[in-house]
Amino acid sequence: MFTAHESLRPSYDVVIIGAGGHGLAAAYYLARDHGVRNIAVIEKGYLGGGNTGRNTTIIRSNYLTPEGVKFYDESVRLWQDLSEDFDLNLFYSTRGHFTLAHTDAAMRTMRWRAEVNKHFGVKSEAVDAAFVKRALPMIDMQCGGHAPILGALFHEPGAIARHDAVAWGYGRGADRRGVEIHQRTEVTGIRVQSGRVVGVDTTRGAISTPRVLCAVAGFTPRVLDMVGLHTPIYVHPLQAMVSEPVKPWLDPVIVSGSLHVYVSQTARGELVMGASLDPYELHSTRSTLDFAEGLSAHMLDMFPFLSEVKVNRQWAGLADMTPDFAPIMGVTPVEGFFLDAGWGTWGFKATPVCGKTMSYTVATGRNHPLIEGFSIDRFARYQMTGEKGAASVGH
Ligand code: PYC
Repeated sequence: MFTAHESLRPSYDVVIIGAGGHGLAAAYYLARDHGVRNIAVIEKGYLGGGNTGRNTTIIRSNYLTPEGVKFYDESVRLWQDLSEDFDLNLFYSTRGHFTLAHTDAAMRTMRWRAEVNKHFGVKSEAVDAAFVKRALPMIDMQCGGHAPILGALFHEPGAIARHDAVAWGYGRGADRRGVEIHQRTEVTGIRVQSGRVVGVDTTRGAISTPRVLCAVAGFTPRVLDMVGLHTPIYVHPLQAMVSEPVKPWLDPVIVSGSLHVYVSQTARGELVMGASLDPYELHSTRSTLDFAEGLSAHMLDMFPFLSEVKVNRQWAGLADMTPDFAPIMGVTPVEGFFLDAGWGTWGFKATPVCGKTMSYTVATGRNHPLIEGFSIDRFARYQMTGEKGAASVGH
């Protein structure tokens, strides 16, 4: 699907660090919409091998803050045309999305989210327990007696997609427009002179460039050290697992904040499941039995009839968390150095809108209006974009 380039050129107009969905999407839109084609995407591992291939593929825009709702709503719009844009089936599948509420406090947050969503034209509704039971007759409404379901936030546009195809689609589209993708190439340093980026050192040679976009998820603090920038990002592993294929029985995406479970069923019949962040900072993608046991127990609280279903695979990604659970995007104090980071547990669904907004920001040198609430200087101004209440993942 991609051209293999034997060597790096001595210079590029833009260097993008990270060939995950975000980096490739930025390259794709820079080439397609802004006419910038002399771009190298540098990837230490392989294309889509980081969080793009390690998530649970949930797409939604039912956020809590106005900044978040508008941003993810644009992403959902872009998602819907991507298969056609790429001429590649991403298996984008609109399923509806339930965030279950098991307490009065959770119900209040669901109502709050529903009102913010509706204000911005996003289809979300706070629904009662009877609605949940009608839509999901197979669920144990008492959840094994631990956490009775009081209601939910129902978000009709909630969807899933095939995650690695997203990286392939953006990668192939960028490649066809002249972007060079260099896998197995590690960035070892970023050269800055008089406060502006002038080049990048890699394991395959040095490159000069006036613009660098960092889109490396859990590796962000390491890359930021190279330019002397510091953010409040801290990294936790986020694990997930997938079952053997079973007969289709689950259409919507289900999230339970109290039981720390989210689950959907793929077109192949597998149940894709996740739970909380690992409760410690760690830079590792190992899987643990503790996680698989805890998640299975909570899955069985909701769906006891799954007790004989086998787990096929388990994996982990690296979640770069911020104090307010909103990303850090845009220009930085280092001229020519742009950041797409702090995605925590929701980077996949943002892939298209990140590509759109970061390509604009890199091309113009100005933050795209949709990312103004996510700028790096908000921490110094104590102006958080508090998004924790929209998390599907326990923290
Ligand atoms: O934000 O929808 C979400 C999500 C699900 C799993 C991880 N994040």
